[in-house]
Amino acid sequence: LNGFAIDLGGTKLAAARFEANKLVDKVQMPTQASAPFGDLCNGIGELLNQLGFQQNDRLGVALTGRIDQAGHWSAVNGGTLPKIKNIDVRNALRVRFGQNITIINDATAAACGEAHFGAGQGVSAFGYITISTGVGGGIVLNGHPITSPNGLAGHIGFMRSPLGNAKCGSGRFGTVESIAGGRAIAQLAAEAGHSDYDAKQVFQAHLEGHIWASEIINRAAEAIAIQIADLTSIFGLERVAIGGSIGLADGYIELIINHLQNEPALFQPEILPAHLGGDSPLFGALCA
Ligand code: ADP
Ligand code: BMX
Repeated sequence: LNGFAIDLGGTKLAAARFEANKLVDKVQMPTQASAPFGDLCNGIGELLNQLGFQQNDRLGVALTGRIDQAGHWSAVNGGTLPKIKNIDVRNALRVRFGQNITIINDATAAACGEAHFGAGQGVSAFGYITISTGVGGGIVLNGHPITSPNGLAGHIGFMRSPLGNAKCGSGRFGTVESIAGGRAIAQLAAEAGHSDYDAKQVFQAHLEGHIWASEIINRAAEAIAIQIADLTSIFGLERVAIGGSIGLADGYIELIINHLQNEPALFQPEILPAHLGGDSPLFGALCA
């Protein structure tokens, strides 16, 4: 890997510079989630400037949301990025930053990054799940991520869970994202009488032993465990890596593993934390 990478999530925007497969510099800022595309683009430009990016340098861009074959970008969960609908992102970024650009979904990127440089090395049926602002994923079979012309492939946050009882911003009812995503966790906390808690604060309350918070976090981890077993039945996954700031928070993976014990052994892949931590999407942005 050589060049520059962007990871635009629902909460944070990160940029990195790579030299000889190593991340040598990284900067980040909060995502202006409700801002129009132009503002997001300015944020990307600002971070790239800080890293010394020059027009036409190699740039890999990982974005939350769906990027279709034509290079158009749309949020699937419209609540996360309300202004991002059918944006001609490939052209816009090429005009601004040069022709040497590739664009990929953030979770697909992270799955590729982990498959080639992290927790997915050595297996041929690998899954990655990010539990972050939303719930995203990537399935990598024999080194190749599953993709589709409409860019929706791998959007596992929009699978329906037996534990689901609410709609998420995709319009779909009972999605895993409506139970386990960071925005959903904040919403569930508000419904439990704790408004103004973000997912990080709910998680902290859970670690401090507050039962209302532990109920939310535990149900989320159970939904992820059931989802992992479902995905394993389709793709024969040998190993699943967990990423995202919630996924990597203290004890969360252990909760998933405990719930997964309720499934037959055949549906229990090995569960590991993302080896690249929060940097998996940055690595993967340059793999594409
Ligand atoms: P993004 O979605 O932009 O890729 P993250 O992976 O950081 O970003 O996920 C953001 C979500 O994770 C937010 O909902 C935030 O509240 C939550 N979060 C951030 N830090 C922590 C933490 N230490 N423990 C639990 N949740 C966290
Ligand atoms: C959502 C969806 C996915 C994304 C995943 C994780 C949107 C805006 N995003 O399921 O494309 O991969 O979240 O993204 O519809 P993050 O923002 O939590 O990092």
